[in-house]
Amino acid sequence: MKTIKKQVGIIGAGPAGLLLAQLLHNEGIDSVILEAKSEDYVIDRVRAGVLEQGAADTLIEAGVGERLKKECIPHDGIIFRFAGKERYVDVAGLTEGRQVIVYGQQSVVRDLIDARRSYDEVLFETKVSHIEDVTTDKPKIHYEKDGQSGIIECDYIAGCDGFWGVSRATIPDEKKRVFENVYPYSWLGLLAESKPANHVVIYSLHENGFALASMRSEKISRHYIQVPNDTNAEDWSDEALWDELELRLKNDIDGFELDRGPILQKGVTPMRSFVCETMRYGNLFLAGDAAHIVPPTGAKGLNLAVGDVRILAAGLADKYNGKGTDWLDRYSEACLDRIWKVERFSWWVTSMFHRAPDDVEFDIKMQQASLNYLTSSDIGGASFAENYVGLPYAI
Ligand code: RFL
Ligand code: PHB
Repeated sequence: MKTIKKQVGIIGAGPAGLLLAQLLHNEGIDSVILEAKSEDYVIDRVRAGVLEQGAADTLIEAGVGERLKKECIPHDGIIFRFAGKERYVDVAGLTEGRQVIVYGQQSVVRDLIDARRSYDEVLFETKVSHIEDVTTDKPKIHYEKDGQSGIIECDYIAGCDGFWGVSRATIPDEKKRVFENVYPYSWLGLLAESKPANHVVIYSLHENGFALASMRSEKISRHYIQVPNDTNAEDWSDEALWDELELRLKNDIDGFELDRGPILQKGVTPMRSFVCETMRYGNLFLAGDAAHIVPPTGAKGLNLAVGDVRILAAGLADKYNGKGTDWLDRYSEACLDRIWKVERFSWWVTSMFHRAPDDVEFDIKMQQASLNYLTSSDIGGASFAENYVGLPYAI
């Protein structure tokens, strides 16, 4: 059986695993990423679009921001529509000039893979079956590639394998606690070759449910509508989807029309809030969606992954540079402090914009009043804006 020795073994080539590998490489630490899917699959997966300024700065400082700097679309604010009103939240004005950046997760992942290419450090189509000995100083990752089994022997394992991965399951039940909320609705998203609805993102609260208009470039739109949990994307014809998006986004605002170009991709995303406490077990560290999930309203999932791997990379760098294990020992606590604040924000924004099946008229009035307050008070608006652009990192 083939055995590879590395300082750090990383499971998963999503944003968490790929950025961690880049940060470790910059510190002279040797790692390998094992990814179950093919390179094309990982790059083609359409997901996040909005980066916090701190996440974009992290990518630039890590040396993978050249294309981002050229192609990203900075947003100073966001539009909220509700109860026949359109309100612009001046996010930059409320946060001393901070912004969010539209740059697709597909582009982030491609830039990070390109940076790893010459080092042969990402093994695609390599599925991890299990992990062992994580409470010893010689943890092992068992994998299968091309029908052959192999082992990675390393000092540390980073479990960056998303919500459905094997890493979190390695932590015995009595050593962890999980907290979860599954929402009674999902998002149906489309990617289309069409002009964006506006120069910034629009969130709309409509009696039929939430709608969101976003973008990937000046020619590519990314839009979503709230749908029931058991929805099949193929049951929505393109025309019906455009009609419903336009109805909900228009929200009684005069003269609003969507540019209806060819739809390139459609998909349904369930909505979940989830946190695993602890994020460390022995020499196994969980990062990104492997440890926590937020509903996509608020655009935080990838951004949270960046916060985790910043701490993990700094902790591993300290350890290998003889500066002790203080950050590694505090990893779980330091990550969870920020994660719970972001969980609260994502749950709050989700609750303000979605229609739950058991909502009564009073609930809708409360949603409208919440939006009216935060879009008419600088103090209310500042709380949204501070979270939207991204809370400070621990390190
Ligand atoms: P990922 O991206 O899921 O990557 C995990 C990787 O691990 C691999 N894997 C394995 N590999 C080897 N062996 C095994 N046994 C394995 N098991 C799993 C998987 O194949 C995969 O490649 O997790 P990571 O790196 O933690 O990144 C998390 C982000 O992808 C996620 O949080 C965001 O996409 C969430 N998200 C958004 N986040 C934002 O910050 N801003 C946004 O605007 C935003 N919008 C979104 C979103 C997520 C969405 N969906 C579809 C869930 C919009 C949507 C619709
Ligand atoms: C996106 O552009 O995909 C997007 C924008 C805002 C969100 C979630 C996703 O809250």
